[in-house]
Parts: sequence; structure tokens; C-alpha cells
Amino acid sequence: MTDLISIASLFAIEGDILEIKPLGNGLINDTFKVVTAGQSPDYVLQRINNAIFTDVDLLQSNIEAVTRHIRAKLLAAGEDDIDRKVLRFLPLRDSARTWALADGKYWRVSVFIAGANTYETVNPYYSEFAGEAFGHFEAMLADIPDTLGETIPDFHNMELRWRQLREAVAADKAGRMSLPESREILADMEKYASDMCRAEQLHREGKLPKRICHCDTKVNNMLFDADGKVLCVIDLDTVMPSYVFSDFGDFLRTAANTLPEDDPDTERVDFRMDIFEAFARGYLRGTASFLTPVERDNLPYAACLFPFMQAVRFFADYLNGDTYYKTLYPDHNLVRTRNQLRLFHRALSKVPQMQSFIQQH
Ligand code: GN1
Ligand code: MG
Repeated sequence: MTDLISIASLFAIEGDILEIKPLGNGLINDTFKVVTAGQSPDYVLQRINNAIFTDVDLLQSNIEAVTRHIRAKLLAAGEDDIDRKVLRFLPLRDSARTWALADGKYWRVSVFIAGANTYETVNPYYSEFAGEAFGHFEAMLADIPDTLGETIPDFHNMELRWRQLREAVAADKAGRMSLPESREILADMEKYASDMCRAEQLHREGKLPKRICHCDTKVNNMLFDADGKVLCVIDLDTVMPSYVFSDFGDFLRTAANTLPEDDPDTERVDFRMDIFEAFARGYLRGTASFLTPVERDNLPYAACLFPFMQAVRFFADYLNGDTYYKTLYPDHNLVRTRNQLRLFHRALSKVPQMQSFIQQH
């Protein structure tokens, strides 16, 4: 068994460790809370999934650059309580590096932010704060001096995700393409694939920039204070150059869905316009300093793109035999696919409403 206490002790933590217990429910890394005695802060210990984040050094140097830049911005803006508004990763006891290789696995430690809440769902009131916070996050990173690498190259590139699905279909490693439902899902996706690749097209035409984005703006990747204000954005592994659609679309994918992304009751999946409107209002405010008309006009497309891309990714993993996302039962990725595809259709049906909302704001 991995001795988590000795691993945590490689890092410059203060205080004696009382216990280490699982934290959160990410689908990629394993996360633990390190509880310490007395007045010392608690910490978050993470085992980095290096099958997915293959360049841990790049991963951590991106994160260090991002947190350093945000910290400096918050200081310059005279913010209080900065340690609760940006993550702080600890160096090792014997070097400045913020990751360790122990037991054949990669690890890192950050300070646990106390008195903060995470949620799996949000109401419109919280969504507006979230929109503004992700907008600010992008705005603060607009002038970061460091060049960030892509921790997962082409992470939100729809053309690549579509190609990967085609490859999964051709290889049919788990023999799941013979199911009639698999063929129906594929046929449905095929109808929309080329339109959903619009972002790459716009980028090639020079009409759509890449900016530093968070790229995993799930609701549960934000910490809220007791009043519902956003304290801090967490889970910075995927912060990298991307289209702003990533942050806008991925938040709504989780927040505007009436159900969790793996709820099997697909019929009840819907895309909530009240959440869309509140989030968009906040986001447009947070990004007013830089958003271009092309980016703005395509926000309704982004709201459709992310459920679609996620359905494609879940379905490809299902066909590959569940090698990427953690699954709890054999059809888990199929259930997720159905859910996200339905969400995509619900969002698509509301594009005219979304467009008129954006035009009016
Ligand atoms: C993964 O690690 P987690 O659960 O925050 C995934 C996201 C998906 C999400 C689906 C690196 O995020 O892209 O949208 O699952 N992260 C990676 O729930 O692939
Ligand atoms: Mg997460």
C-alpha cells in the first residue's frame, strides 16, 4: 500500500499530519485531504495521472506560472485574503520543485483552502458569479509573460476528437460497435460533426484567437465562499491556450444540465436557459475588455459544442473499452454519452433564444 503520509512529508508542509482521506470526485487524478494538527493549514495531496498528463514538469511549470501571475494581480489590486483566492503549491523539502516522483507515481501538494464550498449544481445567482469569475480568470491571464505549453495537446480540438472517435469506431477494441445503439449514436453524431468543427475553421481563417483558458470549467472546479461568491478557480491542469468557447461551453455543460452528466434518466436531461442567461451575463461582464465580436457571436455555438465534444469523448472511451475516464459500472461511459448527446440536442434547440439574449447584452 502506498504510504501517503511519507509522500506528503516530502513536501514542505507545516504541522504534524493527523490523517489523509479521499477528497472530491475528479475523473482523472486521485485527490486526498491532508489534515494536520493545531493551527497549521490542511493540504491537498494529488496523485497526477501521468498516463494523461505525460509531461508533469510542463504541467507544474504552467500551474506555477499561472498562480504566480494571478497572485501578483490580486496583490496589485489590493485584494485581501489572497491565500484563499489563488492556489499555492508547495515545494519539496529539499528542492524548489513542486512535484515528486514516489512509488512510481507523480505527486503534488497544495494548501487546502478552508471555509470554501464546492458544488455539483448551481442556481442562477451563483452562475452569474461563476461567469464573471471565469471571465476575470481569462482577463487576468491575458498578459501572462510566460508561454504556456499545451498539457494535453489539442485538448479541445473538435477535429481531433472526431478523428479519435473515427479511430475508435474502426478499431472497435471492446466489440461494442455491433450494438444497434452504438450505430444509432454514431449516425446521430455524424450529422453534426462538421458544423461542430467550426472553431478550428474560424481559427484557420485567422478569425478566432487562442487565449489562455481554464479548459475544465466544471461547476465543481470552483470554490465558493459562504455568500455564493467565487473565491477561487481550482483544477488548473488544463490551463492552456484554447478558444474562449472552452470555458464558456464547459461550464454550461455541467451547470445548465438539469441532471448530472452520468444520470441515466436521459429523457429528463434539459438545457437550462436561466443558468445560461445568468452565466452569460457574468461572463460578458468579466470579458468586456477583450472579447471580440466573433467570439461573442459564437457563444451559443460553444454551449452546443461542449456537450457534443464530451459525448464524442465518452463514446470513444466506451468503444475503446473504458481506458480514459474512471467508470463505476460496465456501461457507465455509454450512459454518459446518451446524457451528453441529449444535452447537446436540447442546447441546439435553444440556439435562437441564446443568440437573441447575447445580442441584447
Ligand atoms: C475530466 O478531471 P475532471 O473530472 O475534472 C476531463 C474533462 C472532462 C470531464 C468530464 C483532463 O475532468 O475534460 O470534461 O472529466 N479532464 C481531462 O467529467 O480529460
Ligand atoms: Mg475537477
